[in-house]
Amino acid sequence: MFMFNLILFGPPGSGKGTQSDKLVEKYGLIHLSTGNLLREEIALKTPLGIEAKSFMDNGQLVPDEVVIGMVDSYFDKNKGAIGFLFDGFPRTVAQAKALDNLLELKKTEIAAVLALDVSEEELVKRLLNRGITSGRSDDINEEVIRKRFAVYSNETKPVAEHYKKLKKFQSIKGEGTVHDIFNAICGIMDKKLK
Ligand code: B4P
Repeated sequence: MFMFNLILFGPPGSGKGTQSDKLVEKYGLIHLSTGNLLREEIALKTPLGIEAKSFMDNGQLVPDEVVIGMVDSYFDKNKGAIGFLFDGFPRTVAQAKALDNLLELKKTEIAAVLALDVSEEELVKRLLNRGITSGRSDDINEEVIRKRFAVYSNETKPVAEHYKKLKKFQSIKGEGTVHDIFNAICGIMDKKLK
């Protein structure tokens, strides 16, 4: 069966979650947000959630084996999917390689990686703002937010290189209205789906 798999890439607060909700509604892809899955585990106080919380509250990444195991079981729960939208995953090269292997087993691959480009000052503003409205514990403290950017530079940016080598990587402007950014993403998606 033909599947279309998209990775939405970008630093914390770049709008991955915001755009994913709209893309999933329009294209019928299955939304796989590792951040959301981890927050569900935390809310349910599962052993995985309790372990993940300490990393997330410190602005660190949750260990690869925990995240990869979680993605693997999410795949199993969504066997008939026409495609996945990966939001916030992969965040390390090890996760990217694990994802490539999982998709190969399903006889499919990543169609495109779209990266949202946003300046650091705008990101800090958005995240502190979200901290006020959502109470998310990793968005309240500016020090934790800056730490997440450092982790992004060191551990997540190399994922971009991985997909650049495979000629699947494309950047788009992530500043402007949610609507305009969504239209820009849809323009690229529609070309790829033709
Ligand atoms: P995530 O849940 O993935 O969240 P995020 O990177 O902080 O935010 P996102 O980019 O989705 O921003 P959003 O659209 O919400 O990660 C949280 C933590 O989980 C990580 O730090 C890590 O510890 C852990 N984790 C998750 N996945 C992992 C993995 N694979 N491996 C290891 N650890 C993992 O937008 C942010 C704000 O901006 C919102 O308030 C939104 O309303 C606003 N906004 C969006 N678009 C806007 C626009 N165009 N203009 C103005 N504001 C906008």
